Amino acid sequence: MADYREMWKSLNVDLEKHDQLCEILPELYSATYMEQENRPEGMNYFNFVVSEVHGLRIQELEDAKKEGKKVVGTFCVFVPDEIILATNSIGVGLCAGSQFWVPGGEKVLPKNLCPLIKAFTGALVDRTCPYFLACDMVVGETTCDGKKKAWEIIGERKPIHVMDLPQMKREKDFKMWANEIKLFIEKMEEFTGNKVTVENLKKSIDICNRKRQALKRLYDLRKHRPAPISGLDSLLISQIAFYDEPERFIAKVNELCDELEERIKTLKDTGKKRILITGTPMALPNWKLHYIIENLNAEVVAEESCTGTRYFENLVSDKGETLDDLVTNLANRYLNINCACFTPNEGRVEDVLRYVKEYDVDGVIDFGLSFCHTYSIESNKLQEELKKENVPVIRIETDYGNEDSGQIKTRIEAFLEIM
Ligand code: BJ8
Repeated sequence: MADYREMWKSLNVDLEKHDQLCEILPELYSATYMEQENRPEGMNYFNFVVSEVHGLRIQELEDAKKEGKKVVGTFCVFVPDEIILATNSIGVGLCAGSQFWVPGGEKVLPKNLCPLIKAFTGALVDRTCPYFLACDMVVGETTCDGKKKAWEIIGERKPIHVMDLPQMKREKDFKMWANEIKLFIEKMEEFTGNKVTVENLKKSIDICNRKRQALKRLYDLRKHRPAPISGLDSLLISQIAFYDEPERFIAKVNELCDELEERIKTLKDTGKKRILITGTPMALPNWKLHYIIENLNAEVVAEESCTGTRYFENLVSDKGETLDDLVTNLANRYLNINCACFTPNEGRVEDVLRYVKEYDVDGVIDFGLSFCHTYSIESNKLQEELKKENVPVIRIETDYGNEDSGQIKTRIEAFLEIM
């Protein structure tokens, strides 16, 4: 990686702490990713992206800011990227997936809180994430209680706009969400000085839809037995989707899919068990569960999560001649995401049962980050429904530490044996 210290310094990064992170990440990446056998050539681009994760992409963001663009950080797949793009701004996902950031978060948050929230807060408090520091504004949302209250702490350090997400899916909630999207448009217009028009919104809907289609194409290829790409590699692509330049990302995912289509023609079944993971998101660089599973006789073939199908399922319709029409289309697509923050949330169980069939799954792992109450409460119902259909299922609740890795491995080994 080139020398980016001057850039990090200008962003007010704590260079000493950040150096520690720069030592951990390459080691972790090489141990997790580079030892996989027979990876597709197309993964070279994504290796490069990771090697430059705090370098080149940050440089691109800084260059764009010099040209007058704004950088906007988000934490949830309910925040419509289309609006950010339509105001000539750049969106970056800020969810954080490493234990490295957790102690920083615990300086201002209780210990018994979801590690994802502690990690993204810690990344800002300790000034070790150049993405967070490069953002001109961040957008929070009223999903779980932990995030809702964390915005108050984040807001002391960064300009923030919070979107009020309904927690039910009645007709009035769709209207409310459309209204909330309009408020977000107003906020972005005021912040950037750029108007959202039917024309630029249709363009950004098109970009986001093509990104969704590229990811869907990748996931469809994983339906093949055996999958032509590891779950680890697919997860990495889903994670990179949150911050890479969209057009380049779409092109690279499609190139990779061309290669995978060829690969499928010669692949022979190796007898590996096919696992669907459902649950809370796995933010970069949280590769723990996939790594454990894929070092056993199993492959992860899909993730029903926000770093998976919830990110790309369903397109936004571009039909309509007015902004109101397009906002309604956005509200309809986004409010149909099935997050456990909603009550009831039957759609998620339906999705999981459908994916079990579509991806030819042998067993489901219900993954929950520690202290995530909404997903944890939903687990019993989900497991019951899967058992009714004779689908083996196991619940794994964990955080970003490695202390329980051995125990998780033993449980998954036993789980694979009963399939
Ligand atoms: S749409 S899953 S990205 S809210 S894991 S912080 S819910 S305590 S990340 Fe999420 Fe949006 Fe839902 Fe997806 Fe809270 Fe649970 Fe932590 Fe979570």
